Amino acid sequence: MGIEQLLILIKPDGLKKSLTGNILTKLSEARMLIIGAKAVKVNEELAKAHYQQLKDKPFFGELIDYIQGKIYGEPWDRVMAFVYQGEDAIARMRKIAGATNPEEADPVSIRGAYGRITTKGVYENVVHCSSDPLEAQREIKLWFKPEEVVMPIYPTKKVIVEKEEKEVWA
Ligand code: IDP
Ligand code: MG
Repeated sequence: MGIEQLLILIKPDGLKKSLTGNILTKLSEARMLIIGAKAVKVNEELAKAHYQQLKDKPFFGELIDYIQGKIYGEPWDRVMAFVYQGEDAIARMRKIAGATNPEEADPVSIRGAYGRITTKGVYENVVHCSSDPLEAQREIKLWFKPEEVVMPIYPTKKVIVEKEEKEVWA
C-alpha cells in the first residue's frame, strides 16, 4: 500500500480499435499521475523479457506475437507505454482494467468492455497492468530509461559510456 508505481500498456488491439482515449479516460477516474509515456515498437527480445514468467504456458508463442502486434501488422505493431503513480495504484488500476479473461471481467472494466478471446484462444484484453510492486519495478525498468520518467522513483547511478553509437536528430 502507500504510493505505488506501475506499468500500463495499451496493447496493439487497443490501438487498432482506436481505444487510446477511452482507456485513458477510464484510467483517469483513479486520479493518478502519469510520470512516463511513449509509443514503443516491441521487438521479440522485449516481448519475451516482459512475459518471462509465462514462458512455459501453452499460449506463450501466441502471446509474444500478440504483444508485438504481429497479427495486425503495420501500423498497429506497437503499444503505448505509461508509468502511473498513486496511492494503492496497482490494485486500483487493476480493478479498472478488469480480470485477465475478458469474458470474466466486469463488463464496465476496460477488459470487460473492449476485450475479446480470439478464435485461436488468445485473450486480447486491450491493456497490460502490473500486478504487484516487484513486478511493477521490473517492468518499469525494462520499458523505461531513468530520464524517461519525470520523477525519481528508483535509485540510479552515473556511468561513463564510451564509443556508444546512438541516433540523434540530423
Ligand atoms: P494479466 O495481464 O491480467 O496480469 P497474466 O496472467 O499476467 O494476466 O497474463 C498475461 C497475458 O497473457 C494476459 O493479459 C493475456 O493477454 C494472456 N493470457 C493469460 N492467460 C491466458 C490464457 O489462459 N489464455 C490465453 N491468453 C492468456
Ligand atoms: Mg500479469
